[in-house]
Amino acid sequence: MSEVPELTDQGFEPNPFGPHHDPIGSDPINADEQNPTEQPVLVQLLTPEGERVEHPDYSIDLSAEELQALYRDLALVRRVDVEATALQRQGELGIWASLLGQEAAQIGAGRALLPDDMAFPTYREHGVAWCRGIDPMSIIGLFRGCDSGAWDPIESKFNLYTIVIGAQTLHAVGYAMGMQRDGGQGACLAFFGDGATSQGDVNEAFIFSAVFDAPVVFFCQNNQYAISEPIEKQTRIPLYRRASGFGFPGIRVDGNDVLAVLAVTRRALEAARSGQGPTLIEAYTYRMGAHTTSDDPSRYRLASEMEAWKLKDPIERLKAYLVRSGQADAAFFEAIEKESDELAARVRRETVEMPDPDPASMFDNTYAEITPYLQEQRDTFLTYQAGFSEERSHA
Ligand SMILES: Cc1ncc(C[n+]2csc(CCOP(=O)(O)OP(=O)(O)O)c2C)c(N)n1
Ligand SMILES: [Mg+2]
Repeated sequence: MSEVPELTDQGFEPNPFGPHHDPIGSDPINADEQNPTEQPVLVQLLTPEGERVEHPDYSIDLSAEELQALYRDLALVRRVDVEATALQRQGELGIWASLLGQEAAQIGAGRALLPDDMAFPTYREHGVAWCRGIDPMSIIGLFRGCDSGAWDPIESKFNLYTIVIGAQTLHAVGYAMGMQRDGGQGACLAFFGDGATSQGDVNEAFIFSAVFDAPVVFFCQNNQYAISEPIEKQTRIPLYRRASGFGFPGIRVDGNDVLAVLAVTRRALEAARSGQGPTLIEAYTYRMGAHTTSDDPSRYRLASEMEAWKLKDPIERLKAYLVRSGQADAAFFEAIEKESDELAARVRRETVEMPDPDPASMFDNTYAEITPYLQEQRDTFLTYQAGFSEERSHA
């Protein structure tokens, strides 16, 4: 009998984050011993202090108006998010998944899309929805339980929200392969989180897209957590490097730098559209709020971690740059503040005024046509409902 060699973990690469992951202190962003380069790994064009820096491979040249428009996007989507969180706390929404801290990742990616491109969101991409021209009230209606997503995914080129972790990456690859076969001009942009990279679906999507050169860009917002599970429990290597195992480029971008995200996503989408296949973008960012309003992050992470990330705030750094470079004055910021106040007031008013849906309507969109079994459930439900109103009238 031949001797079976003892199993060791030599095949594993060391955890680059170390046993005690500190996302700020030890600079794990650029600590990638497996991939030593002259340049830092992280693509950044705007430092946390708001200083404009150059990168050898990525550049961007925006006018003052374009920079101001990005600032407006960032400020308004944050305001909608803060308002929605408050509405949930007051019982007006069933739940809310906050984008706080991830505004630059979403606006940078959303503004890189061209009209023919198709976006596939998770449940947190309110900023991308904004870029696709979807009214925030459509998103709010979903979280209030009034509808199942009221926007038209084909018209807006923004798919419906997907709660099943990672599933939309396969939808995006399938859609991209369809576009390829139809001779379309666009590409797909598939959003997912760090936690989703542990799903089979995401890995299957990577393989299919690679071998078919599908026009798709995988946009992973590494916000450091999958609910309470920190990134070091999800991976032994930086996520962007997963791509090389599948045979396509992976790139890590500062997810709190809207300029870098825009530049990197634009480039990856161009490559996809021109037949060069997929790219994985890892937008390195931080979830400043709870996973959803049902979660309490103080149970599993230190307040100091959050304080450190506040210094990397995506909106403050663009503001600092605009002010320092004289590309926006006090009147501009006041006008944005006023517009934010008005938007927040509209969101609040239209939420509380939103009519309750007919409860039986939940059966309408389950299948294209109602099935006999579903019809039976619907009838039972209607009888049950009617029982309630009789009881009330007896009281
Ligand atoms: C297939 C599947 N498994 C588990 C869940 C429960 N779940 C909802 S969100 C989430 C974590 C996702 O983390 P990540 O991908 O990092 O995205 P984030 O919420 O941080 O944006 C999990 C496990 C789910 N919705 N779908
Ligand atoms: Mg996450």
